[in-house]
Amino acid sequence: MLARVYTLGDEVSRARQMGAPLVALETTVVTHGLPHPRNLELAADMEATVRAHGAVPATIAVLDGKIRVGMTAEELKNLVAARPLRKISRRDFAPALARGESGGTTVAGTMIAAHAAGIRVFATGGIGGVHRFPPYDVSADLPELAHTPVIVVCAGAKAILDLPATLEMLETWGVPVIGYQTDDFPAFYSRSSGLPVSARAESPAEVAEIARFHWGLGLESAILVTVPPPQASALPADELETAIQQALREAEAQKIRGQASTPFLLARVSELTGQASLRANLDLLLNNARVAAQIAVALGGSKAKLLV
Ligand code: PSU
Ligand code: MN
Repeated sequence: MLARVYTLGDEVSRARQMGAPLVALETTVVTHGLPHPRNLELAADMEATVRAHGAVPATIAVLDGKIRVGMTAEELKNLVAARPLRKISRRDFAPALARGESGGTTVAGTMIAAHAAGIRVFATGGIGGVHRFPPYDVSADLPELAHTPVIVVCAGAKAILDLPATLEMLETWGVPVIGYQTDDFPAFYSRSSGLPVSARAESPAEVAEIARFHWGLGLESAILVTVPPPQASALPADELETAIQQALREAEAQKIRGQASTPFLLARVSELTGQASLRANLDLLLNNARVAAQIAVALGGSKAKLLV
């Protein structure tokens, strides 16, 4: 069954055979998070960054009813052109596979596929979390982090969310939140949310050591590594908050809900900040790809259990 639904790219296959360090990359950011053609450029740039730091990229998506782990540039082009183009989280795999459809995998979706393929490190921009206002909306990323043992490298949770509530849920579910060279939980576009992380690590080696202990104890959650966005393009939190509040008001007035909510809010914040938030988003994605590759190298080549 698994062999029928998963397709591994050649480079990923070879890396698995050799036990080389791998870094998973998500594709909801490509299909729903960024404007065309920056989305495809970004996907290529993230892969190049992972390679430049000694690891092999495994970009993950669902294309024509198959879960792809490792994609060619051609496949990525076909992905963004596919219609319908789904956003694929845990609940969305089976319907998409059954119908032969395509979509970008969210943080939750990418974690599932990465873990099945024995990949232990994953780079993204910002995780989903608890949304700020009613109606009730909590991202499937949070329960996935509770149950799937992958190191997720991010710049915190997206700033449009209720960050204190998101951190509380991560605590409830026992997910270590490791500040990378910081004591503060970053706020995606901003370097600090003013909220504390649960532990701090100074280096890729230290993150790898924490992961070995966590999983060695038999704990099965993810480890969230939060990296502040690069200084050069990070935005002051207060400046950003005005744009976020306006985007949230517009979403409410237009009754934008469910899966459409996060893509709408990110796009509106980008417009309202004159693309400054888009620049920050692109920079932090590349920065996270770098840190993830360094962690994958530090974690070493010992092969994880392979389900695929
Ligand atoms: N990070 C970005 N842009 C994005 C996302 C993350 O820089 O678009 C995506 C991730 O794939 C994440 C998803 O899993 O947004 C969260 O969506 P929701 O809030 O509907 O769960
Ligand atoms: Mn949601």
